[in-house]
Amino acid sequence: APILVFDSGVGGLTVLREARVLMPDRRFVYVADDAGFPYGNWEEEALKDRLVALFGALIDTHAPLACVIACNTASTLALDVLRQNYPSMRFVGTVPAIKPAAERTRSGLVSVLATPGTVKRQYTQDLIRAWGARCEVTLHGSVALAGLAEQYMRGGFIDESAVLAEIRPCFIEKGERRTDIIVLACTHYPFLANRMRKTAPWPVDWLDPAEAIARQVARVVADSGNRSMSGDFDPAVFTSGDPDHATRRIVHGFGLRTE
Ligand code: DGN
Repeated sequence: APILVFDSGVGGLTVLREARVLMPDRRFVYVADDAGFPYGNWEEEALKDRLVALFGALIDTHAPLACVIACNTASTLALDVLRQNYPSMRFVGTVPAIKPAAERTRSGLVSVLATPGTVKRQYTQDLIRAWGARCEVTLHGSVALAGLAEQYMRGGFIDESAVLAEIRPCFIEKGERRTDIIVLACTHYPFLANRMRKTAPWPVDWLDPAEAIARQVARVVADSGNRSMSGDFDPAVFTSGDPDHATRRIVHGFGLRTE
């Protein structure tokens, strides 16, 4: 049985690439809800219903060992309801890495960069309440950044000033203190990490939780057999959108060339 990795688009590939490194003898299925992209602007109840229905079909079709919701916007909304609806399935979610940021910051100023959906979730507020006592957390919801990452993965040109405009609100100065950690709380963003570093007003740590999530997935499936003998399978890819597009993007996502 495969491990199913899910996102609204290409963002979950940042998690899949770490998971493949860690578990070369596992089979992966990647599912992109391209027709629903971007999740950041969805009305909450409608998105919940869509995710419950989608996972019903995905679990029936693929009978996965575990489902990785490699999307903060979906995880912070629907992890609980998915677990309630499919109690025998193991779900691994992706939620803003506020705890490690709070533990690591030296200036005490941490920013969380995410979609507008993730920023307004109760789940995110609860994480800040739990860990924010050690630091001041600034939340910034970017409308455009996940779309820019999609564009970049399709080989499009990304204007650096557009990236700077999206990250600028994360850089806070208070007297001598400056933001020193920015949490990448949308799985699309690590694809733009080089652009972000280049345009950043000052150097910060960009916290990408992909590797930690992959380790969590490995722990969750550790007791399940069914490893492949040959190893290093190419993941199967499914999309709710245009299949040609998705395939091209996935190939880009693994750093391979299409032409
Ligand atoms: N990749 C998703 C996330 O981590 O929140 C969301 C991207 C989107 O749908 N806007």
